[in-house]
Parts: sequence; structure tokens; C-alpha cells
Amino acid sequence: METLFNKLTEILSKYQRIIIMSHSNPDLDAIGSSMGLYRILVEMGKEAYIFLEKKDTKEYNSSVKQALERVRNIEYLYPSTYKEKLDQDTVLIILDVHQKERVEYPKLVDEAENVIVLDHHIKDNSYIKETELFYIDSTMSSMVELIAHYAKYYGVNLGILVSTVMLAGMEIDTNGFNLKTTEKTFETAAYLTSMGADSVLKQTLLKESKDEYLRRADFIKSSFIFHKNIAMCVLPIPNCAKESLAEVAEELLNFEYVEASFAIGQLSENEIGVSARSMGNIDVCEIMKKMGGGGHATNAACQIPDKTVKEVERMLKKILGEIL
Ligand SMILES: [Mn+2]
Repeated sequence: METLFNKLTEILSKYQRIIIMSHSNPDLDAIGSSMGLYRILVEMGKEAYIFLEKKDTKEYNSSVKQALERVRNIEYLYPSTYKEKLDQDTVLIILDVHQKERVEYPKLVDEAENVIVLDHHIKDNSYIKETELFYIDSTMSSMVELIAHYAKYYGVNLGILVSTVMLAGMEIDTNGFNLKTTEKTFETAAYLTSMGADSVLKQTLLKESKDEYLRRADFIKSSFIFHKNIAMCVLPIPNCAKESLAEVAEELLNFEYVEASFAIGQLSENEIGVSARSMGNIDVCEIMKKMGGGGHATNAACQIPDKTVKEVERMLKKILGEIL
């Protein structure tokens, strides 16, 4: 990681101004890593900003809303205010996402002359191509993990509030330190705790509204078991977010006997998404590859154009029937 941090620091030294942006529907990993990076950049003496599409914090989910309201001393930019800050002395850093169509504000990617991408998701073909630095490590638990290491490398104290938001972000991305959790993940959690991350405040941030819970519970309720140990759920809503599919697949893995889980949903008018998770005995990457996707043995996904959810469900069941 040191090579990456050296390179990143070297690139950043060329710019006066830095705008941080993450994915649309940001979660605590996206916001926590943005806030952490913001603090590092300010410590470096940079003019830094976090870009948000919406000014009203109520437009974000309850956890992100709370984080935005509690953490002070951060400069934000919005679609109405970013233009004057964007010139050749500005670099845009994209965190926790690497596809243009999934960032908070795709137009900013087109307009920025200098772009850096840092992500921990599985690389997709539609990644942002014109960048000064593109770094992706899908073995990392969360975006927070990378940024916390950068803070450590740079010797920046992130403060109690930002450390807490970051720790909560790690918890979200690892489903409570269960998925994609390595020695490094716990090291990062320990580091954030040593900087004062507060576990009571973290729990408060992670609280969800009853409506959010019930919405998820409805999806889980409609799930079913296939071949004894496969849990499957077809989300009955149009335009569902990839994050929702991932959340449902992850949650299904918590149930007794479930070895692998799949959540299928309509991403857009002509695209169906599947998110797959496994305890480790069933290689879901192989299954997703057969459907045109990819990933890791325990965490994989695919997107399929021009099919219905029913057709995708049948396709998946057929593939599972052949290998199980
Ligand atoms: Mn993330």
C-alpha cells in the first residue's frame, strides 16, 4: 500500500484544490471515507471539498443524514456551487465507486480535467478510463480501510466523530465484520478505535428507520429456499439499486443452513442485476461468470440486459441445478 500512498501523495502535491465524490445513494462507507480523506487533505494544506448532489440532508438515508449533521467543519459543494472551483488546478477524487453512471453526479466526471479513482469493488467493464490514478483492490473490506491506512501513513488524527463514522462504514460494508474481513480489517477497526471512535455513537449512526427495516423485511419474507441450502429473493420493485440487491443477498446468508444466496432485481428498464454471496463452500463467482458477471468465490454479481426477472430466475435455477 505504501507505493500507492507515495504515488497518491505525489499526484496530490500538484493540485491546489481537491473535490471528493462517491457513489449515488451514499452509505456510511462512502461518506466515512470521504470525510476521512477530507481531513487528510486539509492537514496537507489543501483546499478540499466533498461534493453532494443534494443540499438537504433529509434526502439521504438516516445514517448518512446523521453523519452529515454531526460532523462539522467540512466544506461541501453542490451542483449549484461547484463550477467556480473546477479548473486545471483541481483534481476530482472518486471514492467507493469506479463507474461514471454510478457516481453522485456524473456530469462532474465529464467536466473535471483531472480524475483519480480509488475503489474496493469488483472491477466492471464500464470503469472511468481517463484518470491520472486508478486504484482498485477488491480484497479490501471497505473504502474506509484504505483511507484509514492513508491517515495512518500520513500521521493524521481523524478525530472522534470522523473515526466513528468510518468505523460504522466498515461495519456496514462487512455486514458486522463477517464478510470480506481480514486481519487488516480488524487492524483498521483498532486504529479507528484508538483515535476515539465511539461505539455508542456508532450504534446510533447505524440505527435505521422502521420503514427501512420493514422494506427489507418484506424482501426477506418473499425469499425462498432452493436445493436445500440456496436462498433466493426476487425483489418485486422496478429500478432497484445494486446496493439493495447486495444488502438482501448478505442478509439471506445469515439464515440457518444457507450456504449461498442470490438476490435478483430490475436495475433499469432493460437490465436485471443479480447479487450473490456464499459462505465459502459454493463458488458463486463461477455461477455469476456463467451469467456474464464475475467477482470472488464468496461475493459476486452480474448484470443481464434484455431479460425479465423471471427469465433470469429460471436461468439461475438451471445453472444451479447443473452444478449442485
Ligand atoms: Mn464501500
